Amino acid sequence: MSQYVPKKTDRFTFGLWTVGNIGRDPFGTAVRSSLSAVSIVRKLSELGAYGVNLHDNDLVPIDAAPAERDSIVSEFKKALADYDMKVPMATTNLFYDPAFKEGAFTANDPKVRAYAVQKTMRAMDLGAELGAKVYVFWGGREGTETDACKDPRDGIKRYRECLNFLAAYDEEQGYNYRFAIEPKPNEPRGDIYLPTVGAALGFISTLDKSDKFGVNPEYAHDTMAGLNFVHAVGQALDAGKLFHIDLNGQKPGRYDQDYRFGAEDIKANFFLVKLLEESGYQGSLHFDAHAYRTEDEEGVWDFARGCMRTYLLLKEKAHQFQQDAEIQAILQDVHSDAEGYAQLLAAPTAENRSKLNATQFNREILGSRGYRYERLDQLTTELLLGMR
Ligand code: GLT
Ligand code: MN
Ligand code: MN
Repeated sequence: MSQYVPKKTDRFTFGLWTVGNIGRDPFGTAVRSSLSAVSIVRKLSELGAYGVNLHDNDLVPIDAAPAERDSIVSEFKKALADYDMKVPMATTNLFYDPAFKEGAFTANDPKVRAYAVQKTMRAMDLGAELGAKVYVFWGGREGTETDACKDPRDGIKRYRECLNFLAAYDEEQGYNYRFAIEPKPNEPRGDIYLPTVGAALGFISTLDKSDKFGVNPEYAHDTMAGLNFVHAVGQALDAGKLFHIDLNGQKPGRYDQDYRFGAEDIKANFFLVKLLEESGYQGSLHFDAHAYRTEDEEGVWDFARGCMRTYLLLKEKAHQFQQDAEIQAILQDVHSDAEGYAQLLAAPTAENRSKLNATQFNREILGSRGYRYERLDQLTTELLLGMR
């Protein structure tokens, strides 16, 4: 049905590194050949994506001479214009090169940290040239295998210094990026600093220009640790800090699988889409995922189509959930504030404090109530299974 065909206004984006993934893993080599950045832009545009995001080295090789860099970038810009594609987000590859094996912004060697900051300044220049407005920091190498090597307070302090440095550079250049920190608990490092959305939010409040910083949560990163991603995104939204989001599929307790969006735990994905849609989130809907290693190029495009179509299907289901009278009746009942306590708690005035102090509660009545959540969850399941 045409309502599930992606349009530019849906704000779907993919990384060059996602559809461009050639299927290497720690146990096996590439299984498909790499696609050029220009062909990725063309195909994603045909499929209805809004844009494509990149690391500096997804586009420009780390050892490219300036002239080579310029010709690659101008060819890429032409493709963006030809196929009406945007680059809403850019980032730096601070994890692939052996120089970063001990960390980038948190490395013990100050020269490595300085190189990481310089590489990021240049990648910010590139992103700005391509029109990016969001700049992501995923600290994949910012961690340890053994804490004998550094005091975690030093790791965090260095991270802060580097981000403060880069925020000053942003201001000087007039780029006006929104910086988004992407938390992850582990992989590729044994343990990564800023493992959760909450940790990142706490850290942001210690930065010089904290208003410029938000988060880029990824479904797989919380889910692999057994955490509830919907709650993490809710907290980021509440803080006004959801600057970007990485959508994908993941089983708990595994390595970072980065499956197609919706490939796992359709109910969790439904609650996520419902939350994003109801919150009025206006940022990119970015798929940070890749096709199964079994796939050839056709499978890669099946994967990309699948991510977008599942999002749109779940968006429609979220709409149905809001329209479902039986579901809404249960919700209305459990939220009802007939006696005005919600209002009372929202205003901590002297009058309300003494009113509350004087109130007699009947614990037995409160404790004997049934909430009908079994029914609510079954109705949700049936809705998702197409039975409502
Ligand atoms: C890498 C990682 C992702 C990050 C990307 C941005 S790179 O694929 O697994 O989670 O979002 O650096
Ligand atoms: Mn991931
Ligand atoms: Mn990611």
